[in-house]
Amino acid sequence: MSKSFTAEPYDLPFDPAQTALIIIDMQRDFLEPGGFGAMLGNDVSLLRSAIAPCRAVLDAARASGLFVLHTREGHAPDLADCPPSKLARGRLETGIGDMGPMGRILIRGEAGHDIIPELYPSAGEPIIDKPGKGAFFATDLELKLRNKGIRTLIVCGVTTEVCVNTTVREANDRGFECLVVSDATGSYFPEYQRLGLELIKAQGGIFGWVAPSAAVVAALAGE
Ligand code: TIU
Repeated sequence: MSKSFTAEPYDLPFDPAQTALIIIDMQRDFLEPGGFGAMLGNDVSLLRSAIAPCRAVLDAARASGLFVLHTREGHAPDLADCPPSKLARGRLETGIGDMGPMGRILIRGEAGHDIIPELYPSAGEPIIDKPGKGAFFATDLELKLRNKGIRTLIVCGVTTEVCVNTTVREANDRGFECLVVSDATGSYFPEYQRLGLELIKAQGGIFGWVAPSAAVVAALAGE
């Protein structure tokens, strides 16, 4: 029996055995006060609406036996994997590698770099540590997906116009079909949230598909 997601710009057929859920950067550094998102001058509370829909999709994916992966943006403690251009960007008073209330900002092993407790990975779910915005750049994500025979990606996380969009574009060019879960993504800017989703599904799904979490959960449950 073939399944499909009710989505825009049109329904997306999928095979659960070839479908993975990837949750992008739901880290304390982006979602809690005192982290990288806040240091960039953003109101982090705007992202928190994505948590419950992410959780619903995560629960449904786990119940359906989907391959689940999580990503974190961050750098090694010696910053050897952080381009000087990224370190300098924004002329921040407190930036990447500096000490903040949740430890050194965007540094692996620090409290702020880790995934929020509400969406913490289960044993066996890979965590992709990425130095860039896209989850494919300088990681083994593509290898892990190909080894499992994955063709379709359900994409949740933050932020819609930055790491979610970059990852979806990288995935699309590699031949993966991406379904972005609208309410399980978030932006510090409401206008970019709307446009970030429009950019995915415009021109007949130029980068992928968009659907709300309720539609994704229903399709996974076979409704
Ligand atoms: N600043 C911003 O909107 N996002 C990032 O820097 N990283 C992610 O999107 N994860």
